[in-house]
This record gives sequence, structure tokens and C-alpha cells, in this order.
Amino acid sequence: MLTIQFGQCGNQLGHSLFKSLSADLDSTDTGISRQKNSEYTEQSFEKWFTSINKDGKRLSRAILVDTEHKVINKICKDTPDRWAYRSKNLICQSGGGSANNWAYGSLIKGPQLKNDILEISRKEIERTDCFNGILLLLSSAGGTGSGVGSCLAESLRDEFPNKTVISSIVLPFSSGEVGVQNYNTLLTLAKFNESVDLSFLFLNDQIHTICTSALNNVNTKLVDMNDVISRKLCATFQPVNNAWCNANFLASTIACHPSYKIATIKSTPYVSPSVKQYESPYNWGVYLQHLKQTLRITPLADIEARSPSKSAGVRSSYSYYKSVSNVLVSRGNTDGNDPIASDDLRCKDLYVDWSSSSERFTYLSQQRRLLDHEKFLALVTNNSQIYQTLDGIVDKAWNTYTHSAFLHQYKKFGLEEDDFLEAFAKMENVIKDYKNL
Ligand SMILES: Nc1nc2c(ncn2[C@@H]2O[C@H](COP(=O)(O)OP(=O)(O)OP(=O)(O)O)[C@@H](O)[C@H]2O)c(=O)[nH]1
Ligand SMILES: [Mg+2]
Repeated sequence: MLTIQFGQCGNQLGHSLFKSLSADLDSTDTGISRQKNSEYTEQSFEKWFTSINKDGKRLSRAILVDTEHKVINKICKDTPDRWAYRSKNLICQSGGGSANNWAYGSLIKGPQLKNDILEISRKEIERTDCFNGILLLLSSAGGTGSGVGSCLAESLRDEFPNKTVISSIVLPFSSGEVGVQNYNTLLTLAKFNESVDLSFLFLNDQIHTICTSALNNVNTKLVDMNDVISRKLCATFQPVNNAWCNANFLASTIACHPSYKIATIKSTPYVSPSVKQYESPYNWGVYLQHLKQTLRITPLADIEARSPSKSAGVRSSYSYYKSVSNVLVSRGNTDGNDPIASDDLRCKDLYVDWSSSSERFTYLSQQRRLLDHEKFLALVTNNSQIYQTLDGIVDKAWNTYTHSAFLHQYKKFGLEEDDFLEAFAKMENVIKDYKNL
């Protein structure tokens, strides 16, 4: 997997991801035999790292891109003993960033940086025997991640038409950030939906609630939120027992229909470090039901951020958002007297009528523990719920647009009103498709 990290959020999130991956490789509390563990670590290393450098550190297969030095300098100083970035893979312009402006990032900065990024990507792909895919990390609200990221998503698609490209896009807090965030998000999602095979969306509001509620962290910072997102990504992408499961398989399974390429990752449990030592994990069944609840149509907000509960039975009267596809990944021991009844997520009423029963649900497992979790479950879900989030963003962007607010900031870098209208039309189509599921 070649990871390309754009802008502040992309780089900070990527840094957290590699910290988690490296910690997972070094974990000794694995719950499986040494032989099996070395198979796992070998596969994981090959996926995310290229080699060991002369200081004995793992070299991450990552490209870091920004239009200012601050963030990349900061994370390079913070690299722990066990892994490092390849210094030639840092692509950083000196400047003041892209000023939260998608047009500036996409139409000015992107074209300036494009050749360097493609050149390093080519080298990284040549270094790999069995290339897995490209993972793009960014936020949609600023100028670099959203704009340069959009420009590169398109260029990577042209340059590597047969490689799988997956994006992880962080959506802004719904209030209290910059006025143009909805424009930037609209333009980013419209571009990515066209260029990449699959996009994972992470909502900062939801991730923040997981930190404050499930993890009981009243002083939640971005670094804590990135840790939560990283665990979701690790749970999804770290090796599983099913050897055929690579990035291409995941993208084509989750986005099995070309009109539906957006997914979220629900996961459980989140246990605050202060209570971890006193808490023994629930049976798999409790976690499974908890994740199933996150698919329910309910006025209860943020079910994922609540604690799993033994009494959370699932009534047949519940109705669920319709899914196009779901992939469940379990990490931890499912042998012995606590098996996992994954078929519970196979039932027809969770899915659209037209999905084929063999395609709509996939269960992947890994007996090895992930990081410090005795049990961890991730549900990668492509379902209709996402239309509400998208609708909210597009609605707010449209409201700003009808007042012609901020438009001159975009026009001065070459973005026309027609480009906006095209993005609105594309996203309204996506929303309509998801809403009609
Ligand atoms: N989850 C998370 N969100 C972040 C992080 N850093 C920034 N954000 C969010 O990202 C958005 C701002 O985008 P940035 O990534 O800072 O912007 P950028 O891509 O560097 O673009 P410019 O600074 O405008 O050049 C806001 O919605 C922030 O809440 C992070 O480390 N984690
Ligand atoms: Mg920035």
C-alpha cells in the first residue's frame, strides 16, 4: 500500500497510522503462535514499509505532501525509534499553505507538485513486488488536502489506471470552523467520487464523540482523534487470514456498484486506558450486536460512541439503513467457546433488494490481536445513512452559493461558476442515489 498524505490533517493522520502499524508489528501480546505471528508481521511489513534503513528503522511506504513546512517538520521530529520516512519522499513547498482554498490547492499548487508526486509514486511502485494499492489521506475542509489531493486523485487515476486507489477523507466539524469548508468539501467529494475506487469518510464530530464518550477523554485533541481513525484503518487493512484480501478485493467488494463508492468504518470496543485493566471483554456476540445497532434507523445519535451492552437485544421490529455491501473484520480469537455469529449481518432486511446474496456481505477474520485489543471488530459499511451527512454539507454550501459569498476567492484562481454547478449536480446525484436505496 502506497500512502500519500496531503496537508495538515493527512500528514498528522498518516503519522498516527504509521505509529499504530509499527506498534502493531512490535506487539508481543498477540494470542497466536510465533510462527503465525511472523507470517502476519511479514505481510504487514511488506504492505506498509519498504525496507530497513541504515539506522535499523522501518522505512514507511509513504509520500508526504504539503504547501508549508510546519506540519511535516513537526512530525519528522516526532518519529519514534522503530520507523522513519524516506527523506526523498517529503514534498513540501515553502509557502503559507493553500489558505483553505480548494481552487488555489487544486488549480495552482496541485499542478506545481504533480510531477514530483507521480515520479516518487512510480519509484515506490517499482520497489514493490506485489503492489497493493494507493491510500490517500486528507481532510476536505482546508486547501492543500482538498485541492492538491483532488488534483492528484485525478492524475493518479490517469497515470495508473489499473491500480486501486482508496481515499480516507476527514470531514470537518459541522460548526465552529471556516466559512468555506462546505465549498471545499463539496468540490473535494465531487472530484474524488469520480477519480478513486472507494472513499472512506471520517466525520470529525463523530470521532470526537467517540473520544469524549467511549474513551472518556474530556481533553480530546486531534492526536487522540487520529488514533481512533488509525485503529479503524488498521482493523480494515492489516492482514487477515483470507490471503486473497488485498486493496483491490476490498475496494471492489465494498464499492461493488459504480454509483456507490462511499463507505464508513464502524468499530468496537473503545476502552479508556484507565479502565482497561479492570475490564474483561464481552463475548463477540455483544460487539456484533453493537455494530449492527449502528446500522439502525434511530433518533439516537452516535450509537457507535456508546458502550456495548449485553442487554442491547435486537428486535425484529427495528428497521435499518439499506446497505449496498458490508464487510465485517474480526481481530482476536474466535475459536473455542466464543464463536462469532457473523451471519447475523447477512440477513436480507439490511440490504437493498438488488444486491446479490453472495456479494453483499463478507466476513474476514484474523486470530491475532490488533494492538492492545483482545477483541476488535470493524464493520466497513456502504449504506444509505451517508446521504444525511452529504445532504447537510451540500445544503449549507448551496445556501452560501446563492448569496454569492466567498465566490471571488475561488474565481481569482480560475474556478468558474459552472465548475461549482457541476460539483453541486454531481453530489446531488450521489445523494439521490443513496437516499433511494
Ligand atoms: N481528525 C483530524 N482532523 C484534522 C487534523 N488536522 C486538521 N484537521 C481538520 O482538517 C480541516 C482543516 O484542514 P487542514 O488539513 O488543516 O488543511 P490543509 O490541507 O493543510 O490545507 P491548508 O492549510 O489550507 O493549506 C479542519 O476541518 C480540521 O478540523 C487532524 O490531525 N486530525
Ligand atoms: Mg495546512
